[in-house]
Amino acid sequence: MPANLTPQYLEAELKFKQAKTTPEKIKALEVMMAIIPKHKGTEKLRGQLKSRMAKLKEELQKRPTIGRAEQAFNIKREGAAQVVLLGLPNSGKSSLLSQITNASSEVAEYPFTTQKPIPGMMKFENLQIQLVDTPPFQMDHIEPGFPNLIRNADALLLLLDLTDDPIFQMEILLEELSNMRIKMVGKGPIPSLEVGWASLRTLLVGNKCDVKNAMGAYQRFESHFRDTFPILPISAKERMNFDELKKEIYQILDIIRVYTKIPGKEPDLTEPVILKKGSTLADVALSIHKDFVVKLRYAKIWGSGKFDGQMVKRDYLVNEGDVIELHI
Ligand SMILES: Nc1nc2c(ncn2[C@@H]2O[C@H](COP(=O)(O)OP(=O)(O)OP(=O)(O)O)[C@@H](O)[C@H]2O)c(=O)[nH]1
Ligand SMILES: [Mg+2]
Repeated sequence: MPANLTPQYLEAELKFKQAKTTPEKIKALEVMMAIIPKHKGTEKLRGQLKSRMAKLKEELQKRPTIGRAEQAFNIKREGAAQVVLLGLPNSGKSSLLSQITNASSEVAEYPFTTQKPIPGMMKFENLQIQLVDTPPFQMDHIEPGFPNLIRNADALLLLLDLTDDPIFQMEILLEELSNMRIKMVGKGPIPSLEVGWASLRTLLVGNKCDVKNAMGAYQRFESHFRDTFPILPISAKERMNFDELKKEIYQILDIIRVYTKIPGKEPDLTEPVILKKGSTLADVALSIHKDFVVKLRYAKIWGSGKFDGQMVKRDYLVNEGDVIELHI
């Protein structure tokens, strides 16, 4: 008997295939199990899904326990996204964290002040973005857990000290990250990489622009890297250019915000739904509840490029700022 799988099921199956982590796979599989047509023709397939789910849950249980040193580098993601600050000793990472977030991290004139990562929340418009201060890069030693912290981030912010040859610092950072098989991607599309490599959107920030002659160094640095990376100068100490910095951080995250509303009511613009750029209406529904994506029939949209209240289907690509009324 034919399985007659629906387009919705095939879409969910694609999500499952694209899922990278075990929790992501479990979530996608849950959706597949919820929407698979339940008749004789899918009996075998349903059995397979069940046993796959059991295996995934087992895998989750069996995760190796990690050591204490590594545990310190396991920073729980909070807010809309996690951005990891990286830089050589004394570049001003802890100063930036302390000045731009609600957290504080010890700042000192001597190098290697920071020993463990410290998270803090930065407010940007109606979002909270998590920044993570880290220990400085050392040529000869990498703490266990550090590469994973970087790989798991949503984006990187590289801090370069403008009073101390930023181009040279950048070369060191590029090499260190490449040793960890991490490719920093500034502008342009994310390239496809060899197995084992991770790519991360990266913003370059020249710090200490308040110091005399620092802007001269910034000009040289900028002309060197501007074709490949977004770059801006700041002063962490004097809080210079922070508005621009927040905007740039938001830009490199490749996320959009949409708002949902209930029929007949105004949308709550303080509670955005955060999605990857290129998300569809079905992704909006899924981010609210897995039952929603199953039952979704259409939505009405207010916002970019649409006349108010236009009806759209589940494959509609949503845009930054769209207000969406889901109909199930
Ligand atoms: N003039 C100036 N000094 C700064 C600025 N940002 C940081 N500093 C100084 O640079 C020194 C190092 O700052 P930290 O914030 O501790 O640097 P860090 O990158 O966290 O250093 P490590 O933890 O050792 O890697 C301190 O003396 C800061 O006061 C800035 O924007 N302007
Ligand atoms: Mg520090």
